[in-house]
Amino acid sequence: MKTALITGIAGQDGSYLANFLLKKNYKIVGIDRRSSRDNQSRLDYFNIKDKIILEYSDITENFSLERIFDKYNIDEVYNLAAQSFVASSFLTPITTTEVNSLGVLKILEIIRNKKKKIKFYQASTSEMYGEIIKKPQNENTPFNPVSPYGVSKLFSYYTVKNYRKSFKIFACNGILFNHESSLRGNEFVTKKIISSLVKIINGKQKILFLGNIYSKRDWGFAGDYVEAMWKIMQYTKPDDYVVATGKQFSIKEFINTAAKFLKIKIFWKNKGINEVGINRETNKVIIKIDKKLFRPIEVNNLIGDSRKAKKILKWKPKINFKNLVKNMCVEELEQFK
Ligand code: NAP
Ligand code: F7E
Repeated sequence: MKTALITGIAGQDGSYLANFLLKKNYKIVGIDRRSSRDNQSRLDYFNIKDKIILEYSDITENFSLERIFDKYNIDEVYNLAAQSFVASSFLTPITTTEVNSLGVLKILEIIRNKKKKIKFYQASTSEMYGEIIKKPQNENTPFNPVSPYGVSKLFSYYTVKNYRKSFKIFACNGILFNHESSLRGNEFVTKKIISSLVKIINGKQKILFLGNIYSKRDWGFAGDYVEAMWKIMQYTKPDDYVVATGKQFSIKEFINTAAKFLKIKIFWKNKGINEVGINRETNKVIIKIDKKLFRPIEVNNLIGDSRKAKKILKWKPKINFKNLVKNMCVEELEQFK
C-alpha cells in the first residue's frame, strides 16, 4: 500500500484527489490548516473523513512539516495547498508568495534531505502564461505571468525543475488549466455564476455582479484533472505536462450556457461597464458589471494544448464544457433544496 501526502486536502482538488487515491488503495495523509470556519465540507461530500488521516499543519512551517514526514512513510507528495484566488493575490501578494513559492521550496528541501526517494507533484497553473505570447499554450510556450499569484507559481515551477535536475528528485509540474466542479470555492467565477443564478430564480438574490465577462478560459472537470495528477506521478520519469481540454469559452458564454440549463432566458443590452443581462420573462436586469470586480491586469486568453499528456500518459478529459456546466447546475439546484 502506497502512502500519499496531500497538502490542501480540504480544497476542491485535494478532496477529489483523496477520493480518487482511496479507490487506488492508497493510505492518505492530508494536511489541513486550522480555521475558525468549517472548511472540511468537501471531505464530508465524499464521506471520506474516517478513511484518511488528517494532520493539522501549514506548508509555511518547516518544523511542523518535518514532523509529518518523520511520522509517516510517505511515497508521493501532492502539493495542492496554495492561496489559489488570483484576485486576492493582488491584495495579499506577500502571503501568496510565502505559501505558493516558499512553501513549495520548504517541502522540496525536506524531500532533498530524506534518504528515501519521495515523489513530488506541484500544482502549477495556466496563470503562468498570463498575458499570452502564443495560442494554444503548451509545455514549450513562454511564460508571462501578470499577477502575484502567477509569479509565485512560476517560482515554484522552476524550483521543481531545478530540484529535479540538481538533486535527481522525482519532481513534476502539472500545468493545469481551470478546472471546476460543484466543490469549487464560491468566489470563483463559475461557481459564483451558477449559485447566483439559482438564488435569482428562487427569489433569494436580485442581481449577479461580475467583472470582465470577455476573458476566455479553458475549463475542465476537477475529477478528470486529479486523474492526470496521478498519471503524471506514475510515469517512469518525472516531467512537466499541460492538462487542458483544448476548448475555450468566454465568461459570457459560460453564463449563457448555465442560464439555458436553468431555463432562464437572458438577453444582453448596452456595452462595456453598462452592459446588463435581462431576464426575458420578467424583463428585470439580473446581471450587472461592477468595476470593482476587474483585476489590475487581466489574463484574457487561455487555451491549452495537452497533446503531450494525451500521447505519453494516455490522459484525456471525459467531461466536456456543456456537461461540466450542466452537472454544476444540477448539483447547485440539489444543494439549494
Ligand atoms: P482550493 O480549493 O483553494 O484549495 C487550496 C487548499 O490549500 C485549501 O484547502 C487551503 O486551505 C489550503 N491552504 C492554503 N494555504 C495553506 C497553507 N499555508 N498551508 C496549508 N494549506 C493551505 O484550490 P484548488 O482549486 O483545489 O486548487 C488546488 C491547487 O491547484 C492550488 O495550488 C491551485 O493554486 C492549483 N491550481 C488550481 C487550478 C483550478 O482551476 N482549480 C488550476 C491550476 C492550478 P483554506 O481552506 O484554509 O484556505
Ligand atoms: O476567474 C473573470 C476573471 O477567479 C476567471 C484559479 O483556480 O484558475 C483559477 O483562476 C475569469 C477571470 O479563475 C468575475 O477576471 C469576471 O478572467 O474563476 P476565476 P482564474 O482567475 O482563472 C487558474 C488556472 C488557477 O490556477 C487559479 O488558482 O473570470 N471574472 N467576473 C470574475 N472572476 C471572479 N472570480 N469573480 C467575478 O465576479
